[in-house]
Amino acid sequence: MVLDLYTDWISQPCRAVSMLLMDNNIEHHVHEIGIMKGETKSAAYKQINPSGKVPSIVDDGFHLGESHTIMRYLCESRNLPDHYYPKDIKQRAKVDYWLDWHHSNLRHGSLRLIGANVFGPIKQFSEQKIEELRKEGNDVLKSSLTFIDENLSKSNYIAGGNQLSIADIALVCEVVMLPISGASYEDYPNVQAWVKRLSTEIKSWDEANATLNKFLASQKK
Ligand SMILES: N[C@@H](CCC(=O)N[C@@H](CS)C(=O)NCC(=O)O)C(=O)O
Repeated sequence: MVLDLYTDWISQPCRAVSMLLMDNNIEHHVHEIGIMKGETKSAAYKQINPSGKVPSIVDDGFHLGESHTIMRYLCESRNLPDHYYPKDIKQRAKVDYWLDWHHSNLRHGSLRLIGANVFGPIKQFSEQKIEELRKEGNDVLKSSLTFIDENLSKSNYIAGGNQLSIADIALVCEVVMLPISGASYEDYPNVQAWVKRLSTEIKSWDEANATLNKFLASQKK
């Protein structure tokens, strides 16, 4: 049975899951769920994923949300090449470390800035709320990007080793989204080199990022 993917192409975790699916030729049906249209909160979508978030998958009747969990599940269930999520317990722990770290660091900072600079004006947040979100977002992003940059000075891949893992895919999808909220990674040379490297190694990079890139281009006009 063909796997069903519920996704919004602009979303970081959705693009990460798509890259893993596409790069490994895992057949799947794409169901677009518009976050800005409120479709994640519809009763129909909540039947698919009760948390009302994208991405989610349905694999032969098995419903699963959370991008990191989905990527781990795909690695195991489709027996993907070991470098994505190594069987070696210590190498795997390093990948898990970065996936866990992502939630309360890079993603946390990114979401605060998106809240301030993208949703703030649309949802008419107070000036005070926008300022608080912006300050926290900038502080968390600065320490997160500094930390990633230091680690990438020692290795070409975030979890070490000499090949791409799902931690690289999860994090890089967040990093390339930073300009949406006016942030940048220009001051972090190792991060820049890593993004460039992954943009050629991940075969589906252009396809998975097409909607995001279109949106970023429209913001510049
Ligand atoms: N930790 C989750 C985050 C999922 C998430 O926050 N998805 C956002 C899009 S990036 C979403 O569905 N937002 C819609 C909403 O909250 O209504 C994951 O990695 O999958």
